Amino acid sequence: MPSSAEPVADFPPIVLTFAASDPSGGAGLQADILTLASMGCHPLSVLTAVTVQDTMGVEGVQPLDAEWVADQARCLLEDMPVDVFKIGVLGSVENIAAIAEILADYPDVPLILDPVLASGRGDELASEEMLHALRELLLPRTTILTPNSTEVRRLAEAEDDDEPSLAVCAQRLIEAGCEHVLVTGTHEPTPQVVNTLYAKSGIIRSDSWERLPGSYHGSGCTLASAIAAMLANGLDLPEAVREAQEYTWNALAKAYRPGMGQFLPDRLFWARDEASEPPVGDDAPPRSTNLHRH
Ligand code: PXL
Repeated sequence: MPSSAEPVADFPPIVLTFAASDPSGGAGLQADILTLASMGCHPLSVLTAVTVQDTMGVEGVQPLDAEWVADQARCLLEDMPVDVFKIGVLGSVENIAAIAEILADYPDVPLILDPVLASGRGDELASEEMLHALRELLLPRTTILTPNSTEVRRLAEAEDDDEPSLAVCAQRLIEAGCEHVLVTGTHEPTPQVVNTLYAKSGIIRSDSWERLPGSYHGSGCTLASAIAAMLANGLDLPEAVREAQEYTWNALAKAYRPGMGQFLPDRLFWARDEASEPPVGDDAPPRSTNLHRH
């Protein structure tokens, strides 16, 4: 019999997310926790900032002291084996530096970096100084960066006069040190949403999805967390990216609108689907029984 102080050998893969709280449950830390748990992982959550917001907009952001951010992470990392790191809203330049220092001690753990610069409704969530620190300190440590097309242009310092393609922007970021870039195409004027995964060698995969009609809060957090979960579950990166898109598309297709603003993704859509099996005893991550991939 193991003593109660010994960890039980059999436990889900562990993903540690550094993120800001979104009390609406739509985005941020809460979105990450819901997604990671829904996809069979144990989520560890390190709070970087507190926000005041509802489904209509962000009213305030209060970064946490960087020492508190570092202490939360160090405490967890000394106790539990982390399979994958995920980063969302960082809160301050000091937090970025503190997190980069911690990540340097775990060089073999993959990092998903969702470069949240603004909320879907345009509320700024990162300053120019933070953008600079993110490029310098976090990009070189990133396994996969998940910008939307607006974010990739800003990160690649695409000026109005040179207007580089999304592919060129992605390659600039790969040259700046990250291994892969998944550019999401929701903001592009295409009939379908096209998401493209780039590596140093060029395009690894490109997936097109039926464009959904709503305005969704937390879709990027859901996608990045789903990639983290799929990597933690042992999938290779291109397959993790595909599965995560499928999961996110379904969560958005089943989104609900509990307030007066944006729709919130239903990360537990599969549990509410009458046709789906309960996840208990099933090693595979949950999937919809009725996929709508195009
Ligand atoms: O969806 C990006 C995002 C991430 N994290 C937090 C947010 C938002 C958007 O509003 O508030 C905390």
